[in-house]
Amino acid sequence: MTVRDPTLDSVAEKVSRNERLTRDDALALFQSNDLLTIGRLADQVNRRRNGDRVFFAANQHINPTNVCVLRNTCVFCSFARMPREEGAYTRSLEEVFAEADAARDNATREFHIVGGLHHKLRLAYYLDMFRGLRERHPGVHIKALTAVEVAHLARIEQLSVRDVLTAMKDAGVTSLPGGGAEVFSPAARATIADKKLSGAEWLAVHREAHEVGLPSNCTMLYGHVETMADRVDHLLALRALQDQTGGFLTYIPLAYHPDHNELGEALGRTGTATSGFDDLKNIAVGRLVLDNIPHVKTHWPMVTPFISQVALTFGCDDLEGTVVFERVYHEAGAATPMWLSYDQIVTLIRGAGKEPVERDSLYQTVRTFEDWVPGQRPARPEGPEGATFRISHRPPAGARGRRTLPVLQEIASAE
Ligand code: V47
Repeated sequence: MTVRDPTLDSVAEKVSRNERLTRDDALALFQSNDLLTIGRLADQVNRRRNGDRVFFAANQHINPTNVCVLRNTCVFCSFARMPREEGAYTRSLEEVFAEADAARDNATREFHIVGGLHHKLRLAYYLDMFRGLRERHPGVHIKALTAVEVAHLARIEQLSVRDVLTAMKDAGVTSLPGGGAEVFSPAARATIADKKLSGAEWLAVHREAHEVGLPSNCTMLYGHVETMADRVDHLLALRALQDQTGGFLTYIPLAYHPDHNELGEALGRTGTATSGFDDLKNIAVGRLVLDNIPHVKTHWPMVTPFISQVALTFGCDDLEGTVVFERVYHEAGAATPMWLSYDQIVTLIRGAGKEPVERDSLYQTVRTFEDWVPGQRPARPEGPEGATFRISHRPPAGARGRRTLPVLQEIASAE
C-alpha cells in the first residue's frame, strides 16, 4: 500500500502484520493529515473482522429526565437543566411507557435509556421502568444508564456500584451505553466536566458491569479542549480494560457540538462543530488502536448520515440505528434529523456497497437483506403500512438561549 506520509510507514507495516500499535503509533496517526492512508489501514483491519457486514439497530432513545445535578459544571452539555429551569422535564413511568409504545409500530429491538442525574429519582423508579418495559415489550433489549448515572444512584442509595448493576440486570437491562466517558485526561476533564466522576471511576463502573455479566459500549468525546495525547491515552485506557474483561462491544467516538453550552461560548465555537476530516480520522484511529473491541460505531446524529456512510469505508462497521428521537446533540445544535427510518438506514448501508445486518444490543443478528431489492417493497419488516412519527414543538425553552426542540407527541399511521 502506498503511504504518502512517511511517519505512518511503520504503522502500515504493523497493520499488515496484524501487530498491536503503540502509544507513539497512535500519536502519529492523530498527528498525520494523510487521511486516506489512515482510512485504508482502518478499512483493512475492519474487513478482517467484519468483511462487508455493517450492523444497525432498530432502536428508540428514551431520556426520562433532563434534570441534572451536574448542570452547572458539565459545561459542554446543552441537554441538562436545573430542577426549576425553563425546559426542565421529568417523565412519570406512565409517560415513559407511553413513549415506549412507539416500539410496537416500529419493530424496535433496543431501548437506549439515558438522562440527567436527578436529585430525587431513586433506583426504584428506574427498576420499575425496566421491569415495566420488559413486561410490555419482551422482545426489546434494554441498554440503560451511563456509568455516571449508575455511580450517582449508588451514592444516593448508599449501595455499592455492583449492587446497583446487579439490580439493573435482574430488572431486565442487557447492556450499558458508553456515555459519560468524555475524555479521561484529568486536565481536560477539570475544564469540561469538573464534578463528574473521574476517568478511573468511569472505567471501574464498566469493569464491574462486565464482571456481573453486563456488556457495555465505550465512547470518547472529541473536538473540544483535549490534546492529541489525551485522545491516545483515552483509547489506551479503554484497550487496557478490554484486555482484562473483554466486555466492551463497541467504541463510539462522539463529536463535540458547541451550541447552547458554556464551553462552546467560552471557546468562541458556537455554530462550528467538528470537521468531517476529524470525524473520519477519529473513527479510523479508533479502529486501529482498539484492536480488541469488536465493533466501531458511527453516531450519525452527530456527524451527519453522509459522513457516517463514508465512515463505513474508514474502519466503521456499525451505523447506529433509527434512534427515534435524539435529543442530547440536538440541544447542542446538531442539524441532523432526529431519526432515520429503517429503510433509510438500509439504503445508506447498501449505498456504500456494504451488507446491512440488523442486530440487537448484543450484536446478535436479527435480519439480513440478501433477498431485499430496493424499490420493490420496503426493507422495514413489520408495523402498519405507512406508520410515521408525528412531531410537535414544546414552548420555547428560553433559558440560556437554547432552542426549542421538537418532541415526540404521538406516533400514528400517516393519514
Ligand atoms: O456522555 C453531551 C455526549 C454522551 C454533548 O452506547 C455531547 O450506544 C457532543 O454516550 N456535544 C451521551 N456530545 C450519549 C452517548 C451515546 C450516544 C450514542 C450511542 C451510545 C451507545 C452512547 O453525549 C455524553 C457526552 O459525551 N454529549 N453533550 C455535546 N454538546
